[in-house]
Amino acid sequence: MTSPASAARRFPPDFLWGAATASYQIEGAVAEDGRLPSIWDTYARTPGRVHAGDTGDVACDHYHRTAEDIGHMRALGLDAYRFSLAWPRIQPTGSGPFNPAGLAFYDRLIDDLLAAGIDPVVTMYHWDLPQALEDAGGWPVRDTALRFADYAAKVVETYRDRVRVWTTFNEPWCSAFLGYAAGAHAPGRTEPAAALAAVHHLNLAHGFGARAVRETLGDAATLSLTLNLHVVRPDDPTSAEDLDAVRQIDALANRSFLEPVLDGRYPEDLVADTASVTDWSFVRDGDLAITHTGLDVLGVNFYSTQRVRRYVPDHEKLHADGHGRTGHSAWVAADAVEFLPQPGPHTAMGWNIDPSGMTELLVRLHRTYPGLPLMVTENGAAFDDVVSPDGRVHDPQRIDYLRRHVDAVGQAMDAGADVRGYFVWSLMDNFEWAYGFSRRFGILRVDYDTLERTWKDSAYWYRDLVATRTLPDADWVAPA
Ligand code: IFM
Repeated sequence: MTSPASAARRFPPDFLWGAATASYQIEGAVAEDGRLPSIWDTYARTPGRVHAGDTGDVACDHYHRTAEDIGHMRALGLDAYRFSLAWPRIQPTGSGPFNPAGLAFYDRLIDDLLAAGIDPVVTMYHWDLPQALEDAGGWPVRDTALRFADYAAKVVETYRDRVRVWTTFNEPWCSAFLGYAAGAHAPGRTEPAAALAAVHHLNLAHGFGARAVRETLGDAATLSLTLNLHVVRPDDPTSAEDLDAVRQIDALANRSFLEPVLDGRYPEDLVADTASVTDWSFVRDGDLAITHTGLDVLGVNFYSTQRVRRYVPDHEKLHADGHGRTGHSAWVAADAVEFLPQPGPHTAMGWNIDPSGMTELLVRLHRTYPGLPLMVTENGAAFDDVVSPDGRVHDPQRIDYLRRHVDAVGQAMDAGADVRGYFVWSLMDNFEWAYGFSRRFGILRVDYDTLERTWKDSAYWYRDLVATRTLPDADWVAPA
């Protein structure tokens, strides 16, 4: 599969090229050196929750293979590595004492990255809430945000001298809606009102984390938050009803996180749309001054686009046109929106491939928030990789996906968006949440029997991109 992309697109010399991972997805060692269970340990151990009963117990064994993995990053020529800190490793019960061994693991990782000339881009929270905090109510409970404040203060203080880019949260939408409304992620609850309370407490916790960064590091830090913003299109662009469905999802999935942080408010239409579910009384006086942190850079994770229409509860009609409501609708607290199947091509996740959505999103953010620097903190694709008889993984589909999306980033920059970097998801195959190990996003293949890492062709391609700061030609071929 090939497609046109701008010839010889060059990126600025200071554009940051990196790769991303997350703690529970790669580390393993879940019971070592004082770490206690997170909600994902519990969820993965619950029969039927994760594909094939997979867990992160071993994952990529990164905990024991950091030197090898940093060696790969160095050989790739990465400028930066985006990873997350495991809260249950650093503060096993989410409150009370910190775990010196957990802190020391990231201490060494950061030192070793710096020694390799790789900038550590730290995410404080990528979904692995200490189980003890979920037992006390989880993100729907205000106290979890207060506990996060203590944890954030500790990690910023500990790594303040070596970490420049601090990201508070990765994709809080997933934590709130997949975790507490759809039940498709840990902790697996299906309580729409709790999901909306979680939205606010995640935003509040972001505010506390941002304070820790600002109070400790002032302007020396780059404060960030990573969102998986949805590019939602109307089924019928001429239909007022479908356009209103887009507005509704935009409020729920995008503006519910952007506006408290960048504008100091919740969207009025969001509050109105969800009035039958909650009165938002969990938002207390003064909270929005805490969430309203501004950002030095907004992290953007982009994979695909979505298409919606106003839900018509006419079962015969739905049957006739083959458009059932999808699993997505489970997280829509305000109902009456139908997610439609997207035309292909699709990745192995079933997600459509539509790089124009990347450009559209970055340009929209630039227009809504002029002057806000952006960073693509995740982009990549899962495909059913095969090890060829030559021992290599030839993954032209992934290369094509990456090439078209990197070009789409360039197009957004042409249109004025201030994009500062791009991180491929992921450095290596890893635990893909409810899909377990069945979906491979890495540019390095991980053999889950031997834990051996092998460069896919896409890794060589990415190395060439990083080395030249120039998008390789469409006819690029992997070295023999
Ligand atoms: O694997 C995830 C990651 O943890 C968060 N963003 C999306 C990726 C692919 O699903």
